[in-house]
Amino acid sequence: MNVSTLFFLLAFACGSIALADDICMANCDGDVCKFTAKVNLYAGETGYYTFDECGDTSNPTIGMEIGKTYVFDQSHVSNYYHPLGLAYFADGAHDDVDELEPGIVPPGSDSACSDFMSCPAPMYFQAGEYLGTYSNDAMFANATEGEDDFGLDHYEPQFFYPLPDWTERGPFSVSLMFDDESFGSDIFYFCHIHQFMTGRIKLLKDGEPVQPNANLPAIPYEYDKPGQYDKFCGTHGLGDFQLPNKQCPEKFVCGVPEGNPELSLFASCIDSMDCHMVQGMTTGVKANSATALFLHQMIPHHQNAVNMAKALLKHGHLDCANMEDETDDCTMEVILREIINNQNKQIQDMRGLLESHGWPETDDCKVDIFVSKDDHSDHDDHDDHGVSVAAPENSGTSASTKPFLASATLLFVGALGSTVF
Ligand SMILES: [Cu+2]
Repeated sequence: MNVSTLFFLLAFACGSIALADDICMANCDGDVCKFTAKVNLYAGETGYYTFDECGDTSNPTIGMEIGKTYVFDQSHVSNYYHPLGLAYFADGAHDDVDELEPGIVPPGSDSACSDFMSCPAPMYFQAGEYLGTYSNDAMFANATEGEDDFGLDHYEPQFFYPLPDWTERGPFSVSLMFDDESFGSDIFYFCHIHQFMTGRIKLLKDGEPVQPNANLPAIPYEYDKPGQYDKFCGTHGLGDFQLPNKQCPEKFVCGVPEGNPELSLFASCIDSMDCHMVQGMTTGVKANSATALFLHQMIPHHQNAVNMAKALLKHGHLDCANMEDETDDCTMEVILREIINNQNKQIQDMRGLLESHGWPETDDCKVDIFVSKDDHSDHDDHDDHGVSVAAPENSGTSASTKPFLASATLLFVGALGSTVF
């Protein structure tokens, strides 16, 4: 069996092939087609791209007609920290695979474009100004030879600026006119900063995919699928950490006022994320290294920051139309979005360090929380601070929490928290 047959079978086994009907098409106005990019921060750990033209599907498969100009509009605030890239394989440079660049011949193509630095490549724009010198698209600049600057090196660094500065400098957009007719595969969009956010692009000729019977190359991972509880909280990975939990104190939030069900449910989300962190931050030292210990501890610590920030962004009813405004709500939203995107990037970097050192991805150790019956007898709400706490299975109040929360969650899903990306 040759390699492409194998890939074909794998693609067949792993998922259905995108039929022409499943391919999301851009909005085209004359010669320019547009995809309006957003990032749904709740769809997975880092968030996933969505496009207004494709509804709320995460990382939808999109179609691009060969020879036509497409613009990815990244003006929405959720694009902060997510500069969109284009590559011949999933995730581009994150996976050390070829991206679309002026000097890179599309794999399998017989084009000599690398001799002229005229291979298909994206062109990056800031506030309507092209940031590079290369062009293959007369729509924006006369086609060039020998130019390799397509603007990415000026575009990407600005996505690391503080959010108000990024907002002030934008809006940002990316264009692509893929013009190699001899190429017969799919390409990919991805985030230059975060890995695992890639989505497929089917190249089309007169509306039909140039690769109609396969989705190749494959995307080598599954997308996150948040459970009902994470969907409610706006978080990632908390499904197994609702209280009571043997390895967590009875509660983290004390004295939640009655008569405010929305706040109670948000406090329950906080309890769960703190339980997730406490368990994550009980680690071993198998790698015999201070750095490894730091990484194993800091990753769950960061995950907690991200979960807290996402949950408040979802449930905090912040009203900020422009991140440059210095209102209280805008100050808060800037803090939240910076935490989410920056610390998610650091989490991926820290996982990369564990991998490059050959250290285990996690080094969890199980620490049950034990408490004597005496300690348990008269705990109250205001001074237990996680010290004097009950073993959950002995706790009448906690035992009732989960069913309450489950039904309350169903009740409140959709009623609370607008869909803030
Ligand atoms: Cu990103």
